[in-house]
Amino acid sequence: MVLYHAWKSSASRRVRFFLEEKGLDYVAHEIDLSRQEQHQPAFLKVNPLGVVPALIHDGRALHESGTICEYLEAVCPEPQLCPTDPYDLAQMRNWVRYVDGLIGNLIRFNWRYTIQDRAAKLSESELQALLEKIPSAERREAWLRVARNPYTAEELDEARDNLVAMLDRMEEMMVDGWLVRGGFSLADIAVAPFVKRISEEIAPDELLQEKRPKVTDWWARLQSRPAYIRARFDPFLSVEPDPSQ
Ligand SMILES: N[C@@H](CCC(=O)N[C@@H](CS)C(=O)NCC(=O)O)C(=O)O
Repeated sequence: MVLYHAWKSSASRRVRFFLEEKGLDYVAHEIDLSRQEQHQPAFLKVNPLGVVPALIHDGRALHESGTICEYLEAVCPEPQLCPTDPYDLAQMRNWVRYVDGLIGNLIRFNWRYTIQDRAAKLSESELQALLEKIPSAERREAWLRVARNPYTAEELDEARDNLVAMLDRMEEMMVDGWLVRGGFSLADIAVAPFVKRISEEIAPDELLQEKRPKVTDWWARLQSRPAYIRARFDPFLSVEPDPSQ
């Protein structure tokens, strides 16, 4: 198994966490997002969407972190990380889908550390050449923003609100300490990279026992899992964001 990933990518973190929970061996191949390795022809053959992660198993490539995890569940059912009850499984999938829909909010914070510095130094012609390689219009826009017109304080506030709303939804839907009935699952793994960023920078004051006791307790239990530790959710804050922000 080969995983194409980036250490600070939330979708990559999801798959690393899942692989570690399964106890599966894999070869990790790092993709440098700031150098646009994800848009190079060699990588586009692995994932035509030009994003990480991607997995190669038995010579076949797969992309989309949620899909990769469900595939891994199917080929390696133990330990079980997806519910078998159809309703609970549907709930789990809705969590994954919901979190996937929030990625744009996380990008506003994360790219200040991973992509902005390099993107801002590009000349006009270099930037145009770069944009032409990006498969999705949404990501072209995000690259253009960080290169030339970084997200404003208002836009960061708006993104923060959307991410804090996710904590509210978690607090409300928690069942017996986990997001989906039946125990720890892919739903918990899927939100973990987002909660990590909220806790370290985006809105740490929203993760207090007195504000959200269930989520706070969940977060402490999740971080103590050996697989979480092995998956290496290293802090973003070892690198300063661009001072022009
Ligand atoms: N829905 C996708 C999202 C993948 C994604 O957005 N990956 C980001 C890192 S978290 C990426 O590759 N960004 C680089 C870029 O867009 O240029 C998944 O879950 O796999």
